[in-house]
Amino acid sequence: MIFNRLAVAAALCAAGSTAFIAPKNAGQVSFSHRVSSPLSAATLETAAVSCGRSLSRCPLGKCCHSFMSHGDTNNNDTLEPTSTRQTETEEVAKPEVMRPPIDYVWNDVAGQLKEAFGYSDAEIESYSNEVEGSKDNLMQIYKALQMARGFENACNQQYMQGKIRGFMHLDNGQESIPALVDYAIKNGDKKYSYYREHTHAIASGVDPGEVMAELFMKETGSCKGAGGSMHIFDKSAYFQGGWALVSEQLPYAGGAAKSILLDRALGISDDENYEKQDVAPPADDDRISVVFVGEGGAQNGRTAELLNSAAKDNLPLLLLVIDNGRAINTYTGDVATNGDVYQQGKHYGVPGLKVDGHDAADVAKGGKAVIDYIRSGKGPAILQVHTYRFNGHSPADPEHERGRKDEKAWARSDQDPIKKFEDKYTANGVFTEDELKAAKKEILAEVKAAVKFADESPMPPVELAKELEYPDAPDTDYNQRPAPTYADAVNKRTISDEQMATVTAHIDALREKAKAGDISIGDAINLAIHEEMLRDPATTIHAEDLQAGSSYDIPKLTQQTYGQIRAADEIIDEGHFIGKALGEGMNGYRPIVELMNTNFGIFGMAELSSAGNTYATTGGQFDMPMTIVGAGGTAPNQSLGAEHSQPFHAYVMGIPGLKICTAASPDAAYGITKSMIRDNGPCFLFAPVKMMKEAKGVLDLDVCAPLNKAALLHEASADSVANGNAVTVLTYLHGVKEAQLVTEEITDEGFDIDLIELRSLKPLDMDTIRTSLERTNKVVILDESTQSGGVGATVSARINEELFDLLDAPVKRLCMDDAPVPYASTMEVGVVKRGSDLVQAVFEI
Ligand SMILES: Cc1ncc(C[n+]2csc(CCOP(=O)(O)OP(=O)(O)O)c2C)c(N)n1
Repeated sequence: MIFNRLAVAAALCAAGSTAFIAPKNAGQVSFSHRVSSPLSAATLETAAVSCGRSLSRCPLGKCCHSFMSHGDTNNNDTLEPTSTRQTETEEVAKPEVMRPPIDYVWNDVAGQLKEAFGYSDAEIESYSNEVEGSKDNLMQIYKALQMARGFENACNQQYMQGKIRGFMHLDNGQESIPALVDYAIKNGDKKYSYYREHTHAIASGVDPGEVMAELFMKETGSCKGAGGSMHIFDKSAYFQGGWALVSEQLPYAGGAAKSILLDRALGISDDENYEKQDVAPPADDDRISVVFVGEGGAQNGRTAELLNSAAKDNLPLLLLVIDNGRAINTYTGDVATNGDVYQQGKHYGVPGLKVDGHDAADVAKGGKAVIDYIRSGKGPAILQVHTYRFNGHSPADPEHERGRKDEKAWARSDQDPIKKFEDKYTANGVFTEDELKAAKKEILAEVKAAVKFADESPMPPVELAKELEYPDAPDTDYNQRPAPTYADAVNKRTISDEQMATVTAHIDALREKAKAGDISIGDAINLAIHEEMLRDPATTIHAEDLQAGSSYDIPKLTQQTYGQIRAADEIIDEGHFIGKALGEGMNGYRPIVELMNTNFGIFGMAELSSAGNTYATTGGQFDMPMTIVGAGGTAPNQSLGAEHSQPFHAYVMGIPGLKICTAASPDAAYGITKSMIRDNGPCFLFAPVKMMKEAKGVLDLDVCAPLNKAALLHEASADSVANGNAVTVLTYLHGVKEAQLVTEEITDEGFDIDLIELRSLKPLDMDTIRTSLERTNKVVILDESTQSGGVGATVSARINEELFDLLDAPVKRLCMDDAPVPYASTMEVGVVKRGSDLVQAVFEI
């Protein structure tokens, strides 16, 4: 007896069996399908009949759905109840495809809209009528489908001709998604896509010529040729990527969604230059943030974090899951148990809808209903679109996807959303074939024009790369930056008199301490943050344990003053909240991220590196104001253990676009924090973990410090220079204290040092180093990082490359061993260099 999979599923469903497991070879192309079941073939057939409906037509029946989830995403070629595996086998028919279609009809979608989203029958009907009853809307969908297909086909041709290079991911077969975007997503909505985003960009209103020119690496491209296929951005269309690390875009979209709430709460909005102005968003502001993710990418933990954050803050956010069942060569079901991502929101109270990408009209109807749910302020939602991708992952990737050839061939003939649309709407007489042909012709002419535009455009000049390094030049004087004109007005309407009185008293007390020379590094940063948050209400702050002031009082009193919307307590994943800060930074806000200990930023490496890349990758369209601040470096004799003593400042040195400073005194910390908050790029301030509360000093109040200058803390005497007994000492973080503690010991012996604090690790202040070396001709680096890949290694290399003629001796590095910092103080001295090592080195050199 022959069964098909659906009948088997229905049978098992009717028999109440839902416990299936994915066999080891799930997903492999095996045309010898077996079923192991305690049920006889006859029972199965009977059960299928008694279930009364084909699985693909089952609207929301739980057991059917649970099977669909397994059968679909795990691609179980063998269906085995756990308990009876390998007890009884029967040959079943070869399925036509490995990944079965879902073949939803509108009723399947309507049922979900009713159950999960609370829509009434009448409302659901109106969503249907809006599409089915409007020739214009249907034509809009059709043209969007054709544009997506035509554009990607042109890309493929141009790639084969060598005009497009690198990684390029095509979207053929998944055109229902750009059609939905074209139909239901508005210009002001924030759009965050991934590397397979050409069609999403165009459907969002990005000019196809500019997208094609970007792929052709031309200056007229959407990002001036700096981004490429995987990095399409367009400020005017609010198309905000184009991100190439799978799933990284998820928290960014969360931050963008939060920026919509911030606009509303503060009563500010974008002017025609996308700068914030003192004009509240309109009363009917219904913007949302949309994040596109593959079903493979959706398995990343960022999804859970985003759902949590979106639910907690009731963010206007759509998680749009493009479920083609494949992640490069891998069947997602082979690696993931929850292929039905649309159900993942249940834990957070976030509803989800699954639609069949084969039917573009149904995707548009169902998708619009979900989008309107979010627009109405009810909160975030998930839309999962079941699709087939007609091409391989990327032409640059090997085409050894298991079973893909067969699946692609089948899907092209059986699951093509364009064919389905044409068949359906010519058969029911809505369109004539000629009407559709004319529309297609019009679109293909647009695509042709896009290729011509790209082809004829110039390449970007070589200098552009350097120009795009930082949005603000390294020598920017931040004291000259005007404050937003709306600051007082916004403060007045968002901070109560009582809150203002409290924070003013707090600020006054800190300023008194500062004048008395009694302020700590932590308090100095806290003071700078309050002054800047009052000066510019677009400044926000994110931290763990924020309400309590985190570990060193850096965010103290921020939430109590500016509210949760601007001062957010965060879950314990630095990647999540650095990512949200990035999304805010792209949308006119100036986020500060406080890291209790900068080592925890290790969790945010992806987000940090993308923050560094953004300005350049977007061709200078998007500034990325973001200040990351925290305690770091070593803490000799404090036994913090290895993981709290890592040189994270060295880990991030290679991130382009990131300005990195250190501050070993309250004054430096204060002035640098103020400047970083005003800078339009990402900046990272490291303060010495052991000195956060201990170091006290006077502040140069109201003054912003440069972000590209080292500080000469002690100058070697003229005598020592004349006698050749002067040495330049370069150090930072706790090394500053170590050096200061031994300076007298060094001078007592007739030697002296130019003690230079490297306050800017990147860019490095080579001028100050040069001036000192012109006097001393010798240099020791007391380094707070490891021998391999450390800051000292970079500084030493640059001195050798640029100032070699000034050296009388090789550069001497005193760096941490390439070993984890041990807990026991007896061992720690062997790994972390201190003042005594410096004394020795000065004498030796
Ligand atoms: C962090 C990261 N890891 C791995 C990759 C390589 N990679 C690119 S796409 C991809 C599969 C993603 O599949 P899915 O999310 O389902 O999206 P699809 O490509 O099918 O649209 C992988 C592993 C990457 N770009 N980023």
